[in-house]
Amino acid sequence: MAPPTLYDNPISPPCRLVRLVAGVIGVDLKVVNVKDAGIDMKSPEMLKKNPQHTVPTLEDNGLCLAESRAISMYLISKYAKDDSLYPKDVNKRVLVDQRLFYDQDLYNRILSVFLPKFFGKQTDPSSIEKVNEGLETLNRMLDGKQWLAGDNITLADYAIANTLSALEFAPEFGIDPTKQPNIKQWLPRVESSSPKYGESLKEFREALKKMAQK
Ligand SMILES: N[C@@H](CCC(=O)N[C@@H](CS)C(=O)NCC(=O)O)C(=O)O
Repeated sequence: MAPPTLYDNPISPPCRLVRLVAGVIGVDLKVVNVKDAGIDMKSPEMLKKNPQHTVPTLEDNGLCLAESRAISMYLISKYAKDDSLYPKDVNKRVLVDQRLFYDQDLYNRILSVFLPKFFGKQTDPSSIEKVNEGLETLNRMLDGKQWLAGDNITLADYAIANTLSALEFAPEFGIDPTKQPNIKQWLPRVESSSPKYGESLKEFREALKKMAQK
């Protein structure tokens, strides 16, 4: 069977989540590099696959999917050897879902900090405050816990750790998640959970460097 195709950009945090999850569960992807999603994903052919014109977009046997978290849920549900990253048990799964919805909110807050600079605009100080508030919330979620949802690492941990890496787009704002004690202990736990995490972080940082040199 042909491997799933991922329309991808190396610098995109949502794309990185999908590549990371695929790596952790051992799924090979055919990666198609999309240079400028804002242009290349708007062709009639690509809009049919994904009306949102975003990367990541996954195509697997005629099924086309957008949204990094939904794609990750799909890959795990369909291809992982067990359901530990995204449990089948509804009472366990809903805890992962809850964190993933939170993750989307946190990512959007981080986006409001670093996106303006790509358009030569100023970041509103209130956006920085909102990220810091979000990190305090994340710290509370981790109170007395090793992992964000349940007793083992799940998609929620990978998604939120990946989201935090987006802060590396804008180090000048000094937002440091590890100032929060629970996050400081949890982040290295996620990073050391799989060699794939370190590889994916290295790839992201290399892509960031390349972008800065342009
Ligand atoms: N919530 C989406 C966000 C995807 C997203 O915004 N991707 C950006 C690149 S990081 C993109 O494709 N932008 C192009 C566009 O919106 O036209 C996800 O998690 O997949």
